[in-house]
Amino acid sequence: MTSMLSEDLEQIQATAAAQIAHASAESLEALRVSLLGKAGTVTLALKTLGGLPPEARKARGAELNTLKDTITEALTVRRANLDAAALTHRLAAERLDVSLPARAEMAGAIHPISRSMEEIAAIFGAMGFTLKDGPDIENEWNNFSALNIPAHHPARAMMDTFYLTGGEVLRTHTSPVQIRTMLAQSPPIRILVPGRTFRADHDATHSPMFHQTEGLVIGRGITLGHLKGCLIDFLRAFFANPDLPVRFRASYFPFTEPSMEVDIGWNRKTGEIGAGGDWLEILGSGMVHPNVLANCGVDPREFQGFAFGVGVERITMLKHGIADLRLFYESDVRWLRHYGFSALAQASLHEGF
Ligand code: 2NM
Repeated sequence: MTSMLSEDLEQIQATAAAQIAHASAESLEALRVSLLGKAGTVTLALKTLGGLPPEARKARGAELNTLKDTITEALTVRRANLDAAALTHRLAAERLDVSLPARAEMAGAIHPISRSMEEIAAIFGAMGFTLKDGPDIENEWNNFSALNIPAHHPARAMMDTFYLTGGEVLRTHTSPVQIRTMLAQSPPIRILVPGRTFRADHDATHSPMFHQTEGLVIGRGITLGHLKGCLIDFLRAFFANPDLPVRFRASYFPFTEPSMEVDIGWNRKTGEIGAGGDWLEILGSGMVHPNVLANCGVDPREFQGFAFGVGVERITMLKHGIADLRLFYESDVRWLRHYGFSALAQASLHEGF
């Protein structure tokens, strides 16, 4: 391409080639303007064409076009090389070592409600329970009828339950997941069900959305003794006190018979858990009612089982001295930094809670 140029153009091209080859990313555009811009060397040379006789004009015009193309190509190549070098440099300079440990000051925190549910899962997991979940929106049969809760029961009233326009409800407990599980699989069943639950209730000690963890064990020859052993072990592990006093007190739920409230020992005056002569109600439990088993296709003459339910907010407040339920839902990062847990230290039973 270059061999056909006249001497003056050869000179322009040689100079341009040298300048382009050494141009920096910043100076390359100015160089392009000085060569090919309105007042550029090549442009000015093209403007002299009009003064030439036709034959000379044609030859000179072809040469100038060749020169222009050559310079344009050289500029393009230099720009590409500079871009590639810049990218290589950035890739090296900004390299991330993904194996580095996270920086603690940038870590978020696990919400105390989540932490409690993880601890509960770890404790029951060690006893062989499997985690289950289900939808927040349920049908009335799963949430009430299957659980032996009669049509006129106050739990079904509008002031207790959120009804949706299609007749569904926001589940008032996680028990519908136990119903679904019994319908879907046959015994033995040993499941733990943590999740969100909803009641049309809002004051200093009640939130319309709260958390429960329920459990269900179904098998041959399951007794109240299994229930007691399980729940005593759970409470002593959760409150990190191997001598925690635990009391079972007769109660009533439609879905269990017999039913028992479970209390732990505490000191009403000091708030200390595990000491003092007072009792604090912590969870509900019982042997699954034969009607509930039958509703779910489980033969109550062949299988028995126990179930329990614990309110996560309440035991979390007790364990960590959190005074106000509403703080759980305010998403105040200062509060979360104080009460939250490290995401890098998983709840693990062997370390103790
Ligand atoms: C509680 C207390 C007692 C319970 C019963 C069932 C089911 F599905 F088996 F019938 N699930 N959960 C139960 C029993 C829940 O919460 C305070």
